[in-house]
Amino acid sequence: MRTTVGIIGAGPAGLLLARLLHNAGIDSVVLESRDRAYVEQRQRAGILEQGTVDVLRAAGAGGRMDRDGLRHDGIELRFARERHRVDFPALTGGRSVMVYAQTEVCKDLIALQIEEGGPLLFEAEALAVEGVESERPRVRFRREGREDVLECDYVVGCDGFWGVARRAIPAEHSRVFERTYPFGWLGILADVPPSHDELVYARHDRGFALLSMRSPAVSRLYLQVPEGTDAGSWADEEIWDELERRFETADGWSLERGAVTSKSVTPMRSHVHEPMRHGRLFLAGDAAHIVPPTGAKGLNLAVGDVVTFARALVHLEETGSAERLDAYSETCLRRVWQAERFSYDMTTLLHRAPDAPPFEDRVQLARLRRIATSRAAETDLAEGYTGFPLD
Ligand code: RFL
Ligand code: PHB
Repeated sequence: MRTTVGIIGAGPAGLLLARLLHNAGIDSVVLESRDRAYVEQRQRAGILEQGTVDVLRAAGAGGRMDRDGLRHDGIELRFARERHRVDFPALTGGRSVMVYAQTEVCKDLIALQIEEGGPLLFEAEALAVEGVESERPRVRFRREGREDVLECDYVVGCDGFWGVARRAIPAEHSRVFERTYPFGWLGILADVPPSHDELVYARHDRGFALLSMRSPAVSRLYLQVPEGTDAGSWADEEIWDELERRFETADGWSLERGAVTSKSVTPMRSHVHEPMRHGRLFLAGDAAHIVPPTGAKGLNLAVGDVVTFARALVHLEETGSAERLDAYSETCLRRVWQAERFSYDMTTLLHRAPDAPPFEDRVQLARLRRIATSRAAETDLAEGYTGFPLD
């Protein structure tokens, strides 16, 4: 098998890249280790930045998002039983975000790819990327019990944090920057209308809590839990009780309960692999970097990477200049590090580390009060949340 761009992974990064290349008349093959149903149902992100929304629309993948997505013009910060709303358009010159689940983005892109695009092979597991320093890199993969080879001009590793692409970059050319956090998120989906019409990020002495949503009828909620917590160790009613405590306000706000339909724990980590390119192998999305979910940046970063790659390849085809492709890693990393910083700030602003000295509690509250009372501090948060521009 042979193609121009071999794409490993059919998460948001790989699927959107295939679509962007298709629209530019460049052929690709996508290899995905899991089956279609698994990829379409994996519960993850819920917030699309303005820039991501614009990219999906321009790619012809925004129809259902524009119909079913919920535009949000702000978030609420909750601390010390007080509430503070951050108004995005007022602080950023009109920017907002869209609540539209990653599962739906993937469904839309898969349907388009199958209808109009190149091959998208499910249950095709990449085993290794070879020859990345040559002009003809290859992906060895296994499908239906047989091994095969995909020969490419370029390989893009969109295979997430646990993928194989990154391993093809020799250790002496790699540098990893990493931080783990001593807590995770217990996330639930519940059949109940969200108790607030915008997301609520709550800082509490017992730990962080987040109220989000998937639709006007489905709530998505998260609780900070100790690292290594088993989701099954929390009964549904215990989860609701704890959410209620952490969201409590002085003005009597109340949380509606409903049937819990899914429950899982996500670890929290910051991770950056530099560089994001070696020879003809390019890394995009979670394959290159992870952020803790507090800033809602992961999917949006993945989108930024593949847009940068697609534009650079189109530039090469149109002008013969590899300048943009050569600058891929540097261009992406500038934006990645801004998102890493923002996600780290949001995480340390709102979570309570198990061994945090009381001094840190006071500093957290002072940081939150600063955001609530200084337009400059609030603007910084609103700009970070609604997204950093693509170069
Ligand atoms: P993905 O989505 O992990 O997709 C990688 C794909 O590669 C496949 N794969 C392979 N295929 C072939 N051969 C192999 N050897 C392979 N190895 C792996 C996998 O099966 C998979 O299909 O990476 P991608 O495309 O880079 O997308 C990244 C996003 O999924 C991720 O950053 C976000 O979900 C992070 N995230 C959030 N991001 C946001 O922008 N906004 C949010 O609100 C947000 N909330 C979240 C999140 C992530 C969470 N979890 C579970 C980590 C909330 C949570 C709880
Ligand atoms: C979600 O809805 O899953 C979500 C929203 C905001 C975040 C993280 C996750 O910061």
